[in-house]
Amino acid sequence: MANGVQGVHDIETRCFIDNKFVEAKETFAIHNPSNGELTARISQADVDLVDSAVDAAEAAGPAWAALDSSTRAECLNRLADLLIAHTQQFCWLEAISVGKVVTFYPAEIQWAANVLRYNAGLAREIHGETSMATAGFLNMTIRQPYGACGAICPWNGPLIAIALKAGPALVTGNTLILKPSEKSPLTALYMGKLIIDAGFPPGVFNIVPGHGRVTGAAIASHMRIRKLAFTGSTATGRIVKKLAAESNLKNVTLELGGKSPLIVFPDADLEETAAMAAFSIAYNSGQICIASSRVYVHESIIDKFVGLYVAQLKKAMGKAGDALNPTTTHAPQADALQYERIMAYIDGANKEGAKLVTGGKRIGVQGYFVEPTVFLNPGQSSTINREEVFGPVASVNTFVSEEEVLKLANDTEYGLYASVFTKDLNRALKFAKQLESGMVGVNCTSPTMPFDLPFGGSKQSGEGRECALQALHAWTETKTVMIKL
Ligand code: TXE
Repeated sequence: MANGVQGVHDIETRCFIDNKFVEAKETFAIHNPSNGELTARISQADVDLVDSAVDAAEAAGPAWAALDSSTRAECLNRLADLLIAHTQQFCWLEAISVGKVVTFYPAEIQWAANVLRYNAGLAREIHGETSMATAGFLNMTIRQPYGACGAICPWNGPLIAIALKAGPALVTGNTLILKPSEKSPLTALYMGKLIIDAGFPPGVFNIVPGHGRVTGAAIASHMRIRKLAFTGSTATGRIVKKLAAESNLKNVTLELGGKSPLIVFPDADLEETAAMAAFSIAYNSGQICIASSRVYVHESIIDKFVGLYVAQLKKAMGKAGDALNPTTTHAPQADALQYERIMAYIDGANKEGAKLVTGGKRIGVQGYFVEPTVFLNPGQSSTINREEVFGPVASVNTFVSEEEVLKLANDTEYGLYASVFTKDLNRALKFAKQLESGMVGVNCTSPTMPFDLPFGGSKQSGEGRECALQALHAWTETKTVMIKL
């Protein structure tokens, strides 16, 4: 088997607390999704280990928060450099745990490093406001860190998710207890060594692997964690928010799932639109919350568009194979559970009578590979048009009028990302304004996302925003100070 990474075979399986690696009592298994073989057994942090991490984070908090923010930024910048320097190691670890293909993953590592550096650059922007409106007073607000915070991460972009949370959390002076997904703990744990090398003091950045119902629940319900950032499914987001509310009412930000509409008008450049729409659902084998999984096409161009879209989708996914093989472009789904979930959705759509245009089957007998799959006009109320599949599966639907498609696009409980393709500026702006979504792409679609502007969803796709200044605000509390003159 060809191996696209060189000379790295270092797996860390222990929790990382107070800059030390610690064994847990229990372990859990992860498997290589390219072939189903056991990859490693990983420590599962229980309530006691999460408590130790909180103790360490609390102890480290005051000194970390008292540093000049540029000193905290230097740690983030050094960590970014170390991520890049260990690219080969990260590629290998992500390939054997969650099936990230080695040819593409360096771009995500670069992305994660950029997010850390961007947040380091915001170190001097942690500002409050002043007011002279009250006679005899000078009043002000200051933005202060929460203290020991929690972060619960997903597996589909493991290092990006960590950077999006750790960057703003740490530069603003918080300390962190971060849980990677049980599907993708290897890169987070390997980062432990780099956290030490980057100069983070003990206790500032702790990593506790484990399943959600054990480790995640211990974080979400912890009485001394005051803020929690979560990325994952809407169903789990609801549980996490409930645990937070029922414990100490900690502040929660949620980045949840999506069922993103992409609208194509006849005046769009159809070839370019089909390529972008296909790449959006092909990227990471459809395992991305902002994937354009519901495509709406004007009836006058439907046949032409479907032909272009299917061809582009097959091209974008390319060759299925071992994620370590440098010629592989089509990644396996992350694990058996995700694979089975996707196949159940395909099965359900077939049973509901949706017209299958292409795909629908497993590829090969080893590993968890799903053919790029397209359904045509399954019906607005069909499950495939309403629920997040998280695989290379899209529906293409026809529409006649602007009013109709706006209604169809907004007819969902999700609201993460929406796209409209048209050359008509008025129509583009009208849709940008009226689409019920945290992010709207005009003549572009996901994975396009500028991290210097807010990222997040409306409706049941989330609460709060990541990226940009809004992330600094999300990771700090406002205090109002009144000064009598
Ligand atoms: O998600 P979960 P899973 C969606 C996507 C996917 C589905 C299931 O549709 O098919 O979710 O994936 C932790 N208390 N997204 O099972 O359960 C868990 O350990 C505290 C969208 O991976 O939401 C992991 O760290 N934590 C998404 C994290 O929550 C708990 C990215 C996400 O897991 C917990 C991933 C609990 N009771 C999946 N239960 C996106 N928005 O990008 C689980 N967790």
